[in-house]
Amino acid sequence: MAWLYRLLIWLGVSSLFVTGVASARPDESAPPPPPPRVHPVLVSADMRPSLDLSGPWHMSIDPYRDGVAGFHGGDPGLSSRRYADIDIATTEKRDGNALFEQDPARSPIVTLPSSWLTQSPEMRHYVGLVWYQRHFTAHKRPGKRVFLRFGAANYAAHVYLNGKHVGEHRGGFTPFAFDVTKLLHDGDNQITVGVDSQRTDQDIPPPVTDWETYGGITRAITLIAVPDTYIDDAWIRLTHDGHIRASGRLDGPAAANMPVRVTIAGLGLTLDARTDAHGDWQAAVPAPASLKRWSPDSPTLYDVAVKAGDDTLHDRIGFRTVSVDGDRILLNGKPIFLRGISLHAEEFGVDPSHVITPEAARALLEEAKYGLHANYVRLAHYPHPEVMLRTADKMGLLVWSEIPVYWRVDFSNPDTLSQARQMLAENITRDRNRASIMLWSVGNETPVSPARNRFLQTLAADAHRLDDTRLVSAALLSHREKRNGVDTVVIDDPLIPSLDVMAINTYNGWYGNDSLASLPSIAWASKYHKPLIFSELGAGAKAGVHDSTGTHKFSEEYQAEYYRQTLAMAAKIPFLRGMSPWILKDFRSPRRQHPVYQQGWNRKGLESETGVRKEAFFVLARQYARWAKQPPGSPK
Ligand code: GCB
Repeated sequence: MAWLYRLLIWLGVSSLFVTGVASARPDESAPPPPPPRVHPVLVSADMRPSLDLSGPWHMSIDPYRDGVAGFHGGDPGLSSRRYADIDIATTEKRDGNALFEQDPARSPIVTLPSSWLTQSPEMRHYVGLVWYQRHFTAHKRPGKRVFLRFGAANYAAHVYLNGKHVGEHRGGFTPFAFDVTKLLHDGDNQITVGVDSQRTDQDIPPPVTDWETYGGITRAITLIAVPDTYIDDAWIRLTHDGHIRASGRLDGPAAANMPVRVTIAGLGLTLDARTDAHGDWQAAVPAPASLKRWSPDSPTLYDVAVKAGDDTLHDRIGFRTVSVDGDRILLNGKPIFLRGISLHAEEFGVDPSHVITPEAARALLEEAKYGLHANYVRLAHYPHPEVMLRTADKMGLLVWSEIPVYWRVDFSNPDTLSQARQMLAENITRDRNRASIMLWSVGNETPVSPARNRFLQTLAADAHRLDDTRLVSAALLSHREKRNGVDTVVIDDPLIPSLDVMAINTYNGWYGNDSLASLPSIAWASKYHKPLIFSELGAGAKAGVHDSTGTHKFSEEYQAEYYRQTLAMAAKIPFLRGMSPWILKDFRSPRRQHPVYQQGWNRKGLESETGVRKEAFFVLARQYARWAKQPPGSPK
């Protein structure tokens, strides 16, 4: 789709897509609907003590979804219920007449979290339903509530505990949790999860993307016990008026009118609050002069403790402000140029499984920070696991975070909008305490139409309302025209008034017919006085393929030259405030099947999938080293 759109742009017919937009602007006087409420949030869940259910699980495929419904509809027959709390082997022994057509307890064992694509060669391209099952021991404790939490399951999850339905979740990249206090047994428990990776045209993202979407349970599964009344949400941040503000919500029978205390020991600060009738609380104090603001050069984090009743929550939080001033981006009040790189949540290696351990996160982010001299990463194209954000917080990398509103979304479908809003709310409530995140992005390369504009405007409004301390952006499309005889890329997406930062993915010189030498003479224009980021730019190369003439695509030389010329173009754009070239390393993409160069990988990485640096890596690293000393646009 993206290539088709780019081709049309190049042919000069992009106006087809834009026709009628101006007259179709939504009614701006109508108040935007409030964002959906996420419940439970279980904020900072990764910092709470928990029972980790990672490890061996049984796995049973169910391509015809027999375990979800009978062949005439309705409930599945007893012989097909993967989640039933029955010892099938014993039942069969006892009763020769018993009929079962599955038995997870005797099915193959795999290790979770990980995507099933790498669990056996037959599963490489499996899209559909898979059941996972295991047993674990838990002890019931009076006065405690127990949540079963999933870091993410891609795409839809059906969860059962001890044969009983617990809940469902749609959306492959955000966390969800269920209160299982009543269903939990004291002693042995059986958990079964059906994960369905089949997405429809109404889902986010829709079925066609340019990355491997990795079906399965790819993030931690934990059992978290909290007091009956517990701190469900706590957001502690530095606001633009120079205060440290804390707000959140208690959940449980004693949530109303309860004192809450936030302590930041390193600053000698205590914030006291009392909840209202709903359990909501807030407090603020002027930031002390001793506060060391978080930045990429000095990523200071403070221990923060939140206490309410019997519950105490710990976190490590950095404090900084991000804002825009005209077409500049400010970090802690000072202009910053974002030297970035894009990343998928895909670990280095010959057969990645979309499992980001702390070591895998470090390996990726260290290449960005210390290899490329980056101060910023675009975590594409969906919310990355918490460990990526924690690592960015610690290492000092600013982050663009996004939800997968990508390409051909069903923008006029209210259910699709609800899913996207839910995802955005889950992402923001999970991550609002991460100093590294500076930008929420609500869409990637979505063709302009009245329905799309309304959809993304709603998401942008949600992002602003859920978090008034960060910037909102989207990777937009642009079009080409001649202005005074000069080839000009015009940025005039009608979504821009709803955004703080404009972002464009540019591939001139890779897609389309521009010669590399012509790139620096392309001009960029926008009637909007806002900062611009190149959210992508890139060209493919297979590591080790060389062409001394530099004229052939997929050679390292072509990619390197593409970078030289595109950087020369970028340096001339006065309102360009950063970039996140596409992409740090080659990543799996089922739509890339050139047998010589791609073999199922998108080759736009500056490194191969195993981390071999290509020539273009060094071109960008050298430029970033220069920009680190002398950012573009700064006084000489
Ligand atoms: C894009 C997409 C990204 C693709 C990339 C490409 O614009 O946002 O997901 O992988 O182009 O390689 O074409």
